[in-house]
Formats: sequence, C-alpha cells, structure tokens
Amino acid sequence: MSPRTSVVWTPDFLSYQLSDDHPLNPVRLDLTMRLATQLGVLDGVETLAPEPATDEDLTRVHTPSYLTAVRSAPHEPWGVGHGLGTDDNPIFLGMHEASALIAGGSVLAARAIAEGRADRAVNLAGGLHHAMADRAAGFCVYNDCSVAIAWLLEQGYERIAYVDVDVHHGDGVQAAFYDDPRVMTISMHQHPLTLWPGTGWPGEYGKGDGAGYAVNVPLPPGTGDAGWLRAFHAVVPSLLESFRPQVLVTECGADTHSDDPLANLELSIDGQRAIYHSLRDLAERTAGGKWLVLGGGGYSLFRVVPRSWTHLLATALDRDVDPARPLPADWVAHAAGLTRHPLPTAMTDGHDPSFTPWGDDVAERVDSAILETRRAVFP
Ligand code: ZLV
Ligand code: CA
Ligand code: ZN
Repeated sequence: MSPRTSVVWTPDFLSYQLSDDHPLNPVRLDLTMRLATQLGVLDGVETLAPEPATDEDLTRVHTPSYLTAVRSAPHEPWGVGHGLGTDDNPIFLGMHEASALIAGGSVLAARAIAEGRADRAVNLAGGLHHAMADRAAGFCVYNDCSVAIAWLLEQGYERIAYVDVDVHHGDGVQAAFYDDPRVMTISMHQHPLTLWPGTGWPGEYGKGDGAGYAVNVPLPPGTGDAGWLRAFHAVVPSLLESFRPQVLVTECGADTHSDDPLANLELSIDGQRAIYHSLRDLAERTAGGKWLVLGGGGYSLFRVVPRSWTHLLATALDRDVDPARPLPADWVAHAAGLTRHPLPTAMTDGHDPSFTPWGDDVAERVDSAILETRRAVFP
C-alpha cells in the first residue's frame, strides 16, 4: 500500500522573521510552497494547519524561565539573557508566538504519525535544531525537533532515531537526549574546526545510559556529493538497522549546497535529492515506514532551498520529480521580481551525485572521518 503523507503548513509560518536582513528569511518557505504547488507536487494534498505548541509541550524540553524570557523579550528587550538579542537571535515582535507555532507544527506532524493517520509527515518550517533548554542559539528559539521527539516519548515510544543532514551540528537535539538511550541522534556536518557551533566531534557519543546513542560525522570543507553519500552509507544504515527505530525523524537543512553562503560542503541539488531518497529508503527498511520530515537551514533563498525542498516534499509524497524538469515560467517570473541573482532553469544542477569528482586529499579526509566515527560508536 502506498504511504499516506501529511504536510503541515500555514502562511503564518512566514512570521518567523528574525530581522529584515537576517539570513534565515522566510521567503524561502513561500518560494518552496509556490514551486511545489506549480509543479503539481501538492495536487490533492490536504495540508494540516498547526496550533502553537502549549507550555506543556515546550517545557518537556525548555525551562519555564526561558519561556518567560522569550514571551517578555519584545516588551523588555534589555538584559534578557538566554541567548536573546544577539546578532544570530535578534528579538522580534511576536517571537514567542511565531516560534511556538513552528514547534506546534512539528508536534502536529508527530501526532499525525502517532495516531495512525499518516505514515510520513512534513514540517518544512521546523528543524530549529540549535535551541537549548534555556537558551536561543543559531537562529533557533524553540527546538521543535526536540519538542516533537519529547512528545513522542510521552506517548510511550521507546526508540526514536534522529538523523540531521543540515550542514551544521545538531547540537540542541543531541544535548536534549544525550543520556537517553531511547533517542539515537546522528548528525552529519561540516567539521567543527571549520564551522559554527564548533561541536559534533566523534568523541561526543552520549553519556550514562545514552552512551553510544549520539553519533557525529564531521566532514571536511569541499566534501561534495560523492564524499557526503559515501560517509552517510558507511555509518547511518547499519546503525538504524540495529537500532530499529519506531519513527525516523530527519532534519533536512539544505545548507550543504555549494551555493550556500554560510558553509562549504559543496553538495548539489542532485546530491541533496539522493540524500532524501536514501532517508526515505531507510524509513521504509528500518522504521516501519514512519518518517517525520523537518526543514532546517538553507540560505541560498532563490537558487537552492525551493528546488531542494520541492524534491524533499516530492520524495515524502512518493511523487519524485524528474531532475530534468524545467522550472515553471510563472515561478521564475515571481522569483525574478524579488532578486537580481540569476535563477536556475531546471530541477537539477546537472550533477550525477555518484560521479562527482573529488580530490585525493578530500577523499582521504572523508575516509578518516568515517573511521573515527565508526571507532567511536561501533561495537
Ligand atoms: O542552519 O549571522 O557564527 C539551522 C541552522 O543550522 C555564528 N553564528 C556566531 C558566532 C558569533 N555569531 C556570529 C554572529 C553573526 C550574526 C548573524 C549571520 C549574518 C549574516 C551572514 C551569516 C551569519 C552567520 N551566523 C553565519 N553563521 C552564523 C552562525 C549561526 C549559524 C546558524 C545555523 C542555523 C536553522
Ligand atoms: Ca547536521
Ligand atoms: Zn544549518
């Protein structure tokens, strides 16, 4: 039987705008939904409209005093602390409401799966993986990934796998479940010596009962499609095969792309499409088909995120989009009205992800990253 997929969406997600010129611009979500719609990917798909996460939901992960700070910050912005009011996390009007709505979206997606109404559920506004229990970080106010996982644990789930393919380390989710063997967190990311937040070393493998259930794969700048996929396949499938999660939660940041202004892993749209297909295959083979898909980073707002996440939506809906498919003229015209950057013309970068050329030096460094991670977590 073909899987049922729910898509969580509300135009109110666009109110998560940290500041006018902040890299995390919600136009990327608007452009993604427009592109997916115009390509027919969302034909007949009923979207689920979220409610804000409740304090009960949020305090499974965050401290009550942090919630109080987030609520009051726009009205009393001086000396609020908790990572609020920095260049990465400016204070904005309606900050609590916009952030709680995104977390509510991820809980709604989890609920659709837990209640058996969906096998897969997508919240592209989610994936805010850096927020900590009592502090905002890296553009993230509430950690919707952790809030959704904590909700699933509350329902009695005993094994949840979290795989984070954003170019940054999934530090907030790792920290939330670091000593909990019910949640296996795996993050692929650019090496901590070369990218914020500077964590995600293979030696961070969990503690106490959770030892062995945190996994980190740091990759060198310039890794590229073939190197990234090689590392992924050397580590992730065997871990998920032995863990046998009841749900696979994925953070699908698109900031691994070579056009992304924040990082240097140098993947293509075609490589990212291959990642999404691998995640779907793993959900089917190891997690009983249960797949909770979250967004994440991605700062090439016009050239990358809309195409990459349209492939992600299409993958989750089993309506794979041919990479050769041209971009709809209406979408290009709309995007052209918003940017002076040249726009792509098709759903591909013209790369065959399995044949990306990569230099010997990068190859060696990818292979030593794989070995280091395997030494840390494989029995
Ligand atoms: O994609 O930021 O480097 C999930 C995600 O993973 C830093 N932050 C820290 C260290 C001191 N700050 C830098 C302050 C910069 C202020 C605003 C930018 C503005 C323009 C262009 C780039 C940045 C920026 N900020 C680039 N990298 C940072 C990181 C945070 C990255 C968060 C990734 C979030 C949504
Ligand atoms: Ca990551
Ligand atoms: Zn990121």
